[in-house]
Amino acid sequence: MSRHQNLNNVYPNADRNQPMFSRHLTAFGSHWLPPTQAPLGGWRNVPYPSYPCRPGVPPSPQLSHPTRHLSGAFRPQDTHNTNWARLQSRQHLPPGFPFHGFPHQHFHLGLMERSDKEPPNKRRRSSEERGPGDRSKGSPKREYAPRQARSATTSPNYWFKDGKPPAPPPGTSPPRQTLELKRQWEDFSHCYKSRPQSGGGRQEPPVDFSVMSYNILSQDLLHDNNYLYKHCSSSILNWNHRLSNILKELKEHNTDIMCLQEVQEDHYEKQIKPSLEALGYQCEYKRRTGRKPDGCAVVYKKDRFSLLSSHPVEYFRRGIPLLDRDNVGQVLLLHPTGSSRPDACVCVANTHLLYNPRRGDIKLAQLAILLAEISTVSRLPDGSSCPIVLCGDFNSVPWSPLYSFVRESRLEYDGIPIGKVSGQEENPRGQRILTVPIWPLSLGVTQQCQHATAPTDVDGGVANMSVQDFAAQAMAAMNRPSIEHSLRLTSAYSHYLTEDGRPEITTCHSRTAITVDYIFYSAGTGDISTQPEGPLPRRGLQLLARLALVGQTDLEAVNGLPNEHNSSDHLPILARFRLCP
Ligand code: KL2
Repeated sequence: MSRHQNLNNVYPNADRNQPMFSRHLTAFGSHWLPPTQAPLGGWRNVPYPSYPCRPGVPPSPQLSHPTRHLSGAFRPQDTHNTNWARLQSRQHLPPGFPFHGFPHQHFHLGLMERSDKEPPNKRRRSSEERGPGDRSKGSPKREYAPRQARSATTSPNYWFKDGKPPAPPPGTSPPRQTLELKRQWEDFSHCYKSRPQSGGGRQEPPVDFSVMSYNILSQDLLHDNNYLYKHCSSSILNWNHRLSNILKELKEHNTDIMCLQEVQEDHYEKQIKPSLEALGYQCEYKRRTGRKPDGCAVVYKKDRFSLLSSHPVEYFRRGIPLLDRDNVGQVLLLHPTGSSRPDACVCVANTHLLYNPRRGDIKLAQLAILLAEISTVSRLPDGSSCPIVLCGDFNSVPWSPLYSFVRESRLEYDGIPIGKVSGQEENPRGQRILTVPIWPLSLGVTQQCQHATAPTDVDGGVANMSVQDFAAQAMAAMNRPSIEHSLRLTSAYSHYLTEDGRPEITTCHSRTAITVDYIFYSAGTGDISTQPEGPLPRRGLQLLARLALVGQTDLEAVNGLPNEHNSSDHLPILARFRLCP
């Protein structure tokens, strides 16, 4: 098949609404990438089918439940007659969805035995935690030799019941270890009418660009949490092997803007940054505060975007106990070089929120700081806002309170236990309820997720207010169990596979298989997303395509993550957007 052929002619009988192949059939050379009619490089000669124009809704209410033991499945007795219970039943489920909660949260994968005990070699303290005053700069420069996986007799392999894959039935060949995940691009571009040619005048071509979010698994964290990767041979965990796979993957996707997480500083400086610069990327890096040597990176193609401003964001605040963790974010303002409009811009944000499943209060406060920074950076002098792409690893599952807050711009948090904010764990230890307010006034972030500044500095609605009124309003808001933000964000992924409605998985190791990575964006006029409600802003984005995710069983078939070909415990997520014309 020529790469220029129209795929609908190649497959004349193909149902445009159905993907042509199952996503996980056989080994294949690489990822599914779009052909050249989409201005994204890295294509292969593969189908690029069109998808229904309602990507934000689960395809049918008759979704298949995973039938195996799900320790995280919804149990009615788990919810009490609280605001939270009402919220969970009303607010956090997609319309028409048949069961409550994200159905696959925190079950143990496949045939794995459940073990609530951490392996003996796991450090007692969470690797995210550190003592007070433990803020010395300069990471211990460790280049680890991967440890040999322990034998099944001394340490459980969580992936397979007996520490090894089940024997193949007699007469069949053993499963190939080289199977690769196949992922298909889902194309929505047919959902957008091309603009009518007006009066013979030359029209500017639309500005299309692709975005990736990818937690690449820092080698340091891999070693800190090595009990999660016992299903992997040491060669799979070897950094040089992982680096070469990850760089190959980044190169093949050829994405215009990449938001990476868990980028270890020494690997970034010596290996990742030089390699990406050689491919024409400009890189912005923000290391975590504290001792852990990883951070976030936003890289973008120099010939597609120029940098207007870059804003590293630290969530650590000395003197605020809630904000004593070292996670970070980044906010960049980019100008697309393809646009002749001087005010054309995209605000790109990237973050990796706290992991600790019990500390939803911290996660929400970290998110509020990031949203406040995005609000400030994306606001233009004329009062309008640049479209936003917010990427990252939010350590929160779809339809959790934190996720719903991003998408619905509001969270009534009365009665929500801090361990339920991220939805990562079914039985979180500690059921402390979120306090009102969640974060103190001294943080300088309002309950509307704006930087608290004098009214004269604040655009949009409060400029005519006296300082006293402003302060009184802020104080009143501090006493209501409600937070808001002014960004209208929707998700590029719908969190259920288009093909069969199974939950999408973005991260997977021997203890979990869930979605925690997102590409949120400002939907503009005509965008096919179903949220948010109401008229969409002129300055916004249209979702053109996304690289489909896979489900839990697809990942089990390739021995989970990381594996021979996929070298992180996350999958990259990718979307293509058009700046609204
Ligand atoms: O879930 V992650 O992996 O987004 O892929 O984010 C964190 C976890 C990352 C940064 O803190 O390190 C991983 N158990 C399991 N994973 C952990 C733990 C832990 N106790 N601590 C950190 N991580």
